[in-house]
Amino acid sequence: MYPNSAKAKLQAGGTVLGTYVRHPDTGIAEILCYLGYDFLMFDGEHAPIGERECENLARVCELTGVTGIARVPSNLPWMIARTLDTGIQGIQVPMVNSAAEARAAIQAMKYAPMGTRGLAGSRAANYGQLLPFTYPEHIAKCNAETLSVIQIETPTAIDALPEIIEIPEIDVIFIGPTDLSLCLGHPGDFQHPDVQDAFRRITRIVEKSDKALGVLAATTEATLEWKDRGARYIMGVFEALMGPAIRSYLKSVREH
Ligand code: 3PY
Ligand code: MG
Repeated sequence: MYPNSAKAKLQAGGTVLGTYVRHPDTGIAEILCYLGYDFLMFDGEHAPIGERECENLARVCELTGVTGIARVPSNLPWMIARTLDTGIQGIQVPMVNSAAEARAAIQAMKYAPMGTRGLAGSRAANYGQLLPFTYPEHIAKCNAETLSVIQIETPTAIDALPEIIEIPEIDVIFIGPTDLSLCLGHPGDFQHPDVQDAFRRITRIVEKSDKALGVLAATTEATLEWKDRGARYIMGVFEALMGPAIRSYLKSVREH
């Protein structure tokens, strides 16, 4: 496993900017890496990105030194293990609702003694072919470099957050504003007082901990606002930035 540049930046107190990637396409990922993102989050929850695609997307990230994160479809140990075996450098777990679920996610991401991840000469271990290779060194590297991102996106999860935050191996507590707003009865209305109150509750708990606050922010304004609120793992949506630029270009040229 290669050094995780986004994790190093977060550990040094910095902020990392990434984007959702919903396309299982290495060319798109390559362009996004060249544009300067710190991380790409390949979405297996809401997009057709499985382990096979993840493996090739991980290769693109390795070529450019950008951190590749995979969001697994669900908090299942075998899914997390297979995804990490591709060599991807971080796992984002959706819909974590209790400390027990958060602990299970972390256990699946880490080798013993920190967790229960199964050991093999997978791609993450360079198939055991890049010498010198030893399992203890591979285990130590993976346990240290893998970025763990736990999503908080329901009121139940917020209630459990004071306990979740005590789990040492969690790197990022990530707010999923879309699902959170849905659960609160205001889908997509991030400015609704109930949603804002939920954001504040999470932020207050995370800012007292050693975890980085993570969030989805689609626009430049939202990203700046979250940066001011202390978020340090900010995931954008590249299509949301591309859309207005292309629409404006088409309009200008057609009206010229
Ligand atoms: C949400 O907003 O619900 C998310 O999961 C963000 O990716
Ligand atoms: Mg969500």
